[in-house]
Amino acid sequence: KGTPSPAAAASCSSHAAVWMFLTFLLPSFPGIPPSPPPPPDVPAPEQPELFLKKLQQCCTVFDFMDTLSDLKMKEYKRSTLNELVDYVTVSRGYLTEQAYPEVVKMVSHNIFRTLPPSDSNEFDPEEDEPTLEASWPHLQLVYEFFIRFLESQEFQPSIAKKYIDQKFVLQLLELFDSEDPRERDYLKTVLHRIYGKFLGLRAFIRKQINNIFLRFVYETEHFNGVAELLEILGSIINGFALPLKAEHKQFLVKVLIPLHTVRSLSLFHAQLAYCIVQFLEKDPTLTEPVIRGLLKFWPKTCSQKEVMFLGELEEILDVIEPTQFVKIQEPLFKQISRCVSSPHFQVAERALYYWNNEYIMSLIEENSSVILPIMFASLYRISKEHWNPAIVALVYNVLKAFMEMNSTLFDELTATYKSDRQREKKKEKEREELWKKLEDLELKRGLRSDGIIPT
Ligand SMILES: *[C@@H]1O[C@H](CO)[C@@H](O)[C@H](O)[C@H]1NC(C)=O
Ligand SMILES: CC(=O)N[C@H]1CO[C@H](CO)[C@@H](O)[C@@H]1O
Repeated sequence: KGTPSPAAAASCSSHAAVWMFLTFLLPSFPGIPPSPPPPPDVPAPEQPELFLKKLQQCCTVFDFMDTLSDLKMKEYKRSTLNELVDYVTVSRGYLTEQAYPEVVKMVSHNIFRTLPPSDSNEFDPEEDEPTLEASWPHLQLVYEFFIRFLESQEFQPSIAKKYIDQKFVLQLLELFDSEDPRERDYLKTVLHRIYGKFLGLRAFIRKQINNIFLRFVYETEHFNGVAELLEILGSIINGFALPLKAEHKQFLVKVLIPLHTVRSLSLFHAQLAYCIVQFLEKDPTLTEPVIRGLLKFWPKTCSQKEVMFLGELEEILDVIEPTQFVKIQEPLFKQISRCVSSPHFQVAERALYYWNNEYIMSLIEENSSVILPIMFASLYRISKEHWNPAIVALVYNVLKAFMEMNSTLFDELTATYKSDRQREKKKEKEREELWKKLEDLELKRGLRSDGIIPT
């Protein structure tokens, strides 16, 4: 049967999203070796003091665009940051109440900054290399430190919430626009930890992400961290209590569905589809509005996007309940029928791959009397006319499956199709003859008026 194809690969993309999501939940940070014990040359009681002092030292931010300046100081700060990471990892008594504001201050001084403007005005994330953050040697350690601080066993949200507040979160969210994927990856973990530990900030975080997406869809179409924010949302949606609040449903319909219209969809589509499926698994009654939304925004000119939509739709059909399927089957299969007839090879092929999906087949079979008539004409025509033998072979398989489902219906449809075609042909012929007569008439009149033939 079907050979592996790009379309089949596309359907795996959501698994990739799940995988990415799972790996980021694991607190492993490659590149940083396991921390050694705290420096033994300082007697233990002094260490909290020293910790504070080092935090203050690390508030100094260096200019990395100038590669030659302050080399010694930069190296000193780097090793101090490394020590801080060790302190907070081993962490026995360093996280005193005084340490919290100092930690947040040090982190804020280093990470909150105006992001550099894009090198080119028309930075295209699909084509261009991202501008990597020059100060990464320090920045990475600061993020590393902050994550270990948030994850420390001694960490107390009740103290930290005085410093990690709404303003802090707002600034953190703005950083998701960083062009450097390494930074966005760290931010994802940071925000996820904050969402997990600060219950009082959750609604605020969701609302701000909501705002970022709306601005992205309706105003700028530019924000580098959409995929990362969606990944966080995927896990948030997973934790929603049932019944879903109106606020959450609205987010799905008013924000996540319109995100499909954005030009750069391919950069975050796997994560977006994952969120949508999460929602539908929570609450199957949302299936109809979601599918209607996708049909409304179905791409008209971009075949690459159409393939993505088909992939997402298959993921939705994989979890759809038969009671929901019945509500949406007609508009859905009208669209699938158009895709099957698409002149774009990949679109047609991706749609025809649905027939390799056993669950979808069982849904079609239960309602074959509705779906066969919708699909039949396109399939039959393709089987006679399509230029691509691979597509014709796939279509034959589909027709064969239809015939096996209900041969009576299949024969009826074939007969109707043929008589329709004949009627059409007859009409065409009549039309042609009429035109011919009219042309003759025109010609004669013209010749007469020119006096070539007598009136
Ligand atoms: C097959 O189709 C015919 C005609 O539409 C219908 O009357 C019959 O019930 C169908 N049979 C099955 C098994 O669905
Ligand atoms: C018209 C038709 O055949 N509808 C059926 C579709 O499938 C459901 C079960 O999934 C039946 O209940 C409907 O009667």
